[in-house]
Amino acid sequence: MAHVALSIAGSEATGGAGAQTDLKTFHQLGTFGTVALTCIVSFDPKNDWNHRFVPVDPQVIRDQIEATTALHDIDTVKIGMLGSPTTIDAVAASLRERSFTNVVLDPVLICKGQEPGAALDTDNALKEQMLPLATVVTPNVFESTVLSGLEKIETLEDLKEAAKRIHELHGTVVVAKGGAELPGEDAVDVFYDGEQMVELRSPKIGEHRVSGAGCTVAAAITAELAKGATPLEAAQTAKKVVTHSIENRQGGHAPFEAVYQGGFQA
Ligand code: PXL
Repeated sequence: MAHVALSIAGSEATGGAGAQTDLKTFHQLGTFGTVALTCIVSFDPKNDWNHRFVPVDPQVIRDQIEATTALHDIDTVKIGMLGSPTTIDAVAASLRERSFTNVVLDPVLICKGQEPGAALDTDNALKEQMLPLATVVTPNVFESTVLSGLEKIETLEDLKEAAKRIHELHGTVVVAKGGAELPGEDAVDVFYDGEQMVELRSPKIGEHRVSGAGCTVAAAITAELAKGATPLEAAQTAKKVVTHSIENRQGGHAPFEAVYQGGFQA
């Protein structure tokens, strides 16, 4: 029987991010994927592809987590977009009622199209309620800045310092995603677990960020942990998966492209 992984995440209808990306990544890595949906995002093609956001009723989120965890043995869960303090309360309460071995938190702070100020209460709820439940956290450069309290992250050394601080503050394994954002030939992420600081490198592909890359990294880590990998092994495989998924990206009628995990072979 396949190992089961649960994604608690939002739907991004066009298939480029969120729960859709998580399921594809889980499947490509040979895990049985399940989802508890937290919100529904519909890009608006009439308004510069901005996000239209609808939260799922908190009780319905809790019901989905109840159903998946009652039917399956699940010890590994990924948390993606939550989007509101009410949703964070509901998910945190459901997580506290159960004991998961691995809780991979992708700390989606703000999405494109959201005003940073408008999301402040959500960011605070995420820090206060979700981080203490996480065993692995996968911030991008912006999220690493916010979570570490550093003023700015402009170099690989800054990113390593941020990873250390996040670990010291929150006790989690940290996979900080520099991706294509830091200067240099390579897209570099860093793994830090309090003992080992490991650079995860691959040559940069193109100039533009690709939608769903962050979700893919966290989902691949989740799938590998569900199969019994160590956090470092999981992060190393995730780097390979995201690199493949960016090479294999899918275009359409929007000015951005999205990752595609199809065809990845471990
Ligand atoms: O990539 C972050 C993200 C996560 N989850 C959902 C999203 C997005 C960005 O668009 O829509 C549902």
